[in-house]
Amino acid sequence: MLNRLSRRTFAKLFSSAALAPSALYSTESAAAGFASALPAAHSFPKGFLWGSATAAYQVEGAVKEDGRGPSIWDTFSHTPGKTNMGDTGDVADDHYHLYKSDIQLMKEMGLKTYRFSVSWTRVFPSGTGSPNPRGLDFYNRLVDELLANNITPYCTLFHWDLPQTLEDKGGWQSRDTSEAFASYAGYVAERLSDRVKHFMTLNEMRSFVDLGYGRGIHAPGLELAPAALNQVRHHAVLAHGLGVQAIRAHAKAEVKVGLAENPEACAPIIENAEHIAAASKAFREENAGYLTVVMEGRYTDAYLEHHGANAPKFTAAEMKAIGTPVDFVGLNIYTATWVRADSTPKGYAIIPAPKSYPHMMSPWLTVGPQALYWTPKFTADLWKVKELYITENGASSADVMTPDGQVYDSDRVMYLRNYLTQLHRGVSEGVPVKGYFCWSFMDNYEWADGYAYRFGLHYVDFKTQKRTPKMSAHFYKEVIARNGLA
Ligand code: PNW
Repeated sequence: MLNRLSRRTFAKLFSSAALAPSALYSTESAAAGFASALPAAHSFPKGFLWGSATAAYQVEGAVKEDGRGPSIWDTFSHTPGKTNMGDTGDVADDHYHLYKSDIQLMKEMGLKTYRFSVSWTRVFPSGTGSPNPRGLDFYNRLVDELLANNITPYCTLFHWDLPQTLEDKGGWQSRDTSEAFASYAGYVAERLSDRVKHFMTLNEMRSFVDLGYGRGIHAPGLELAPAALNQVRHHAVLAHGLGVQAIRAHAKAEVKVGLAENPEACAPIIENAEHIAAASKAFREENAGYLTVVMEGRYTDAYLEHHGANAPKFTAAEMKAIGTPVDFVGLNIYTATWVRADSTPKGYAIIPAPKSYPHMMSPWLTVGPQALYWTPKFTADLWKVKELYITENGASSADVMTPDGQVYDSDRVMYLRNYLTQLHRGVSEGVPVKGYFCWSFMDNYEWADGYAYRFGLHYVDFKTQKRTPKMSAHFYKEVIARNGLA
């Protein structure tokens, strides 16, 4: 009875206009002594880069404007039955036209940095050949506007929108695509490097290759046999390595080059020496075709043995290119893969995701905050990496706008709070994570899942293009303002 009464009293309290979320969580109220009364028990090092991320095809829209050529995502999303509700990125967030007001919202939130991707077919409409200056101009305007607002641009060169013309010539099954990527990356670096100091080559090789060429659920929708799939993986890591070299060769000023990969985030189910060693081994082996080969410049013996006759064909020169040292590693981390020690020669076993374990709206997105501790730690320890970023972390929710015009995404707030606490754990132990990019700045085109799966800190009404900061945006603004969490 008492319980019920107090719950009702609380409900009444929190529905009052005086305690609307904007008043509760704005920095003005912090200045008035409300939030600042809570110390940031988990504070981050001075200068920690708080950011947010998006990708070209997911936010830009304007797919036919200023000479942009078609990519495999235009083709795939327009093929009946391939995406949820037939959704396409034709309009998306119309960020191509709204970037200035979007940057004002970034500023409002206190973002120190913003990670965007360049659409290859805006710059080279058919992948290679003559560049289209109007395409690159958009990124000139975007970068200038970010810098004018004190937001540091982090630029990804490839976030899955492969030129359709290149796909028609074999796409990632052809080694020529790796070379074409490097030329394109060098060209963009040459033009943006006077203002952009951090470039990432490819975003999530593991996702776009496995989902697009293995399982056929992302563009270009292929289900290749094992040997062909391993060759695609090889061409992706080769593109990365050649891209790093091309960016350095063409940059007009000193830049840092890395990638944004989503390794299988192996974490020990029990944190003792035995299980931690098993998880570290699993992390290296489970990512042998992507992050590990990039960091080591060779395929692990276990990888080559496992794939046998289906292993990729490669030359020594290619392996050298793939292993070109990077300046930083970007990690996209959403979920954990739980690992236990095992008495087999392999030494580890992966625990299948339990059915009742909490997950976010995307069924693959099981909740595992410890991934944000173990993945950067294993990456730094295994390969002596000195500069790491969390280039993506976030959650999909069934967000609803309530009649008061707010989105109370408490699930996303809890998700972020728990993950950031684990990130803090690593950073405070000296794991060299220099920044964190929340995925995503706003709801956007979630690939084959379309617009129903919302990852944004800002809610987007796709009919009007109105952006509304969700409760998680207020939460994140507070994290940035106090450079930490309570
Ligand atoms: C990443 N999975 O994609 C991408 O980099 C983003 O473009 C995307 O919007 C974001 O994460 C959220 O999904 C993934 O099925 C897509 O495991 C699918 C998976 C993982 C990452």
